[in-house]
Amino acid sequence: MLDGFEPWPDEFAQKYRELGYWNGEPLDAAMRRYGLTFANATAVIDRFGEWTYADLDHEIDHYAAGLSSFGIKDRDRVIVQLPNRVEFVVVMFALLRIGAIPVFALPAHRTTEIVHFAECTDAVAYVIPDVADEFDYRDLARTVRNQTDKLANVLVLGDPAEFTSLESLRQEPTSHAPTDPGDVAVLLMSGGTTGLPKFVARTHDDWSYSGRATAESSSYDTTTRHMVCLPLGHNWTLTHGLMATFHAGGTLVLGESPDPGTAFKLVEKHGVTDTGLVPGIALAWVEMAPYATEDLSSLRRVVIGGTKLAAELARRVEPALGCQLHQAFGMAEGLCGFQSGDDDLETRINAQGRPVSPADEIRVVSEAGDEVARGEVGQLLTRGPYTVRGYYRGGQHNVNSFTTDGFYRTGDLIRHLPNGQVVFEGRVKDQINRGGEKIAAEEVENLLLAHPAVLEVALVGIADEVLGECSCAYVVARDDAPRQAELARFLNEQGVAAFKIPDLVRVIDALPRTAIGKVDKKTLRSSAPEKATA
Ligand code: J2J
Repeated sequence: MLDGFEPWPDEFAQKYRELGYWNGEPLDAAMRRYGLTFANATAVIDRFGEWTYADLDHEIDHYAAGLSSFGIKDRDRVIVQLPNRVEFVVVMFALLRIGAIPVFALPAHRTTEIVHFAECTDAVAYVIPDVADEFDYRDLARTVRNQTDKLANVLVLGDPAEFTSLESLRQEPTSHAPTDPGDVAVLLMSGGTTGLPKFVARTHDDWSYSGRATAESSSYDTTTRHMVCLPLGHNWTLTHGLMATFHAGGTLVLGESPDPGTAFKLVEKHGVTDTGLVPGIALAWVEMAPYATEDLSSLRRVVIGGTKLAAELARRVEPALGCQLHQAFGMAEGLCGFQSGDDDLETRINAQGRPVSPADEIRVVSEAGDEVARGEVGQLLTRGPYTVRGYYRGGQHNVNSFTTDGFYRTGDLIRHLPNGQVVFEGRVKDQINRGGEKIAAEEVENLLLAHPAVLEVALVGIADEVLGECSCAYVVARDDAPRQAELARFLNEQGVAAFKIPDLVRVIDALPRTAIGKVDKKTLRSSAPEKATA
């Protein structure tokens, strides 16, 4: 078992196995089975080509052999920061096949995040494209390697410069020791609420179940053509997109941009039936659909989640796109919920989904920790066959984030309706949900505090029409007030994902405090500037 992983207590593990939620099949073995069962069906389509399940499994074997002879070993952590291309899928499963553990980074992550990923996971290698979206990831690798001695190897898809070419590793398949289904398969980044993001270690057994349960709740089958146009490195895209589609023998269409101009063409070209969108992108689709020249009639469902979908926008989805709207919610820590064709329109407009497993345990509690009446608002606590029992190397943080009986404190305020649907009502965690990308306020505050002009700072989320929420930094200046552009430049120089740069900066004389002296973010949020367009 990977050191730093918090296992389920034996009695739970046994129950989940007995009930078949954990099927004892490692993810790479599942891929091998798909390669045989769905051999000639198209598994993946990207900008450069199409691969059948047999092709894909074959490629995975070649890269597994190559990565192994290159020196990547069982339990080694490898940061994967690839765009939505077939190589993402191949590298992920090749690592799993040799027992190594992919750590998924988003294309937007920069030096600060990657160095943290490397330090926190002791990663031995870093897989990047040469250039993607006009950004040179080899430059990023150079800066990162100046700041950490962890990433001994950099593997590059495309022109490797001084690093190692990923493609050059491909070699004749060899056999590998079977992976343990109960052990950690992948490390996912948590949205986080603290200064440094935490990692979520998901086992083959639990994560694979989450994909299978999603496929079943979404009624996926061999005719499903699911397009992932948001970054693949998220739990949502990996479970609902990649794993659920493969489980059903469908086709995964990889898009490199969710913009309607690009995505609509893929829908038409590949007969896409399903996709997942965040509300801000869904708005762009709904606005553009009336002018689209592409045929979108293959779409059966558009699933919207990651952040709250406003009912007014939800109502426009079906008429504009001519397919069903389903909402979804979830978290890298585990619990996720989807809707089905059996849910009536009002439910699909006003609720966010039903947990995918009958074994998902939901508790909704008041601030004092008492369970509230069904349908009332409270904090969501959850436990189940694919919800972790602690963060990877979580230490003290686990004591705050999990109850003594193993429930994860999500920090989300919800209502659990009598029909099983969950409605998101807000948050108690100090996190900003910027169009689905999560920002831990404390992380950005710490970065800003390093600026010489910043004496104190508080980052809060404020309403935004497109993103749902964007970020506003309230700054108390030392002397001269720093300008927004200066703070943005400062964060850019430190190398942080662009989505973490405050959308607005407001300089104030002092931060409001609560009676016990904590920064009063409630007051800051309520006095927030009107429009976040700066
Ligand atoms: C409001 N808030 C939501 C929703 C997630 C499926 C779907 C999403 C994620 C995800 C995921 C929300 N309305 N519909 O992993 O498998 C907020 C909650 C939650 C946090 C988790 C999946 N859907 N959220 O978004 O790990 O606050 O996962 O706790 O990125 O997103 O974020 P993340």
